[in-house]
Amino acid sequence: MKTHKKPKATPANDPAAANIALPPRLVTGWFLLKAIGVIAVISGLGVGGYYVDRYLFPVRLFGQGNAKERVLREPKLNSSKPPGPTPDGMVWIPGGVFYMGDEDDPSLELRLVYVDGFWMDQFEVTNQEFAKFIEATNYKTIVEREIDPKEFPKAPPELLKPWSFVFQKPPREQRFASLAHCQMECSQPVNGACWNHPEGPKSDLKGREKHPVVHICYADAVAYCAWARKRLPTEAEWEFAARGGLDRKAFPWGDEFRPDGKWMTNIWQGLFPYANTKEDGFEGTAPVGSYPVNGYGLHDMAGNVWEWCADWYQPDYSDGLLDRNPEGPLRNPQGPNSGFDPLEPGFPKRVQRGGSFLCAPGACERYYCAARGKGEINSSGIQIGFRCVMDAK
Ligand SMILES: [Ca+2]
Ligand SMILES: [Ca+2]
Repeated sequence: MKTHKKPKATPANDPAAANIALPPRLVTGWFLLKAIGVIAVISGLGVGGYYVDRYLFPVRLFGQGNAKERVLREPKLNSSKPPGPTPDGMVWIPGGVFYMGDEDDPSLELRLVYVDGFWMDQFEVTNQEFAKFIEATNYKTIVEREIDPKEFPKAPPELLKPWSFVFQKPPREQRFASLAHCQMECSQPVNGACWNHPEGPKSDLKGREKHPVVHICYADAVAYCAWARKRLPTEAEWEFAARGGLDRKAFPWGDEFRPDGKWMTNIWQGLFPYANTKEDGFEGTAPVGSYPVNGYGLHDMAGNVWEWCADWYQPDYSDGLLDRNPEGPLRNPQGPNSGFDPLEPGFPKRVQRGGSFLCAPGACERYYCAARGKGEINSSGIQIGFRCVMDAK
């Protein structure tokens, strides 16, 4: 039977069997070829890894960066040690790199941002505190001022007298095109409504000294801050502070809206805008600090009253994403240079944050850390206040 056997090596078919040495030039060439191949593979892996890290998964892969880049390309809080004695009524916000925005909301595209540490008021500014400012300065808030008819020649006479917006529950039969906007639609101009007459001329602040001041326009907040030797927070500072040291959580206290069934914030319960069941204890504003603090010791960063920020409002939130900014996160962003709201182009607005006692689940759900609000700079309402920050000296 025929078998297939490997032919025995002979000097004729195997140089090794014949112990024949290759010429030295051929040995060197073969070695160089292998060395170049190895170097090419290693370089390819390195360059490929660098581009994957930098452009495809810019914030999740850290292996290719140096130590400095790693620090800048992931959330990292600064040291929590305050730089000096704590000013009265304020808490230290350490600053650092954090994720601003909300990965589930395309209009709030997630981005890494860095803010320096700063002091922040523990509470929204109260009626009692604002009264001291008025007493010391005789300041007249924007909504208390007469309106120049030359500026608004077509305005009805009652809107030339001082007024501000006051929310009024509509009759049950009234229907709204959009629940998201019905907080605004239900807010009516009321002559004489202002910080010390929140519902109109016949109302006062008795028993509401520790409630947040409302009917505050942007310039009023800025004037108070200047008097108190403080300033308004930037939008990035406000969101950093609201998060209380947590990373990408929905609320200042975490992801669960009511941990152990507990109300953590003053918002609206019941069928909005017709009925408020006050399950959280309050239909209107609540005294500041009625709900638990967040991780930085701040109260009411969600709900109670909206809070003015320093930044102009523009709807585009996507500038400064890390993949367009390979040097690292935005540092201390100050917002755009001017305000523009495509829904009301002639009315420049500034950012407001945190939502208010009028925010209701399923309607105006803007009591999330990342949620944005906006306000025309010369108008206000019964749900709009502020708090201040101070730079570290
Ligand atoms: Ca409430
Ligand atoms: Ca608030």
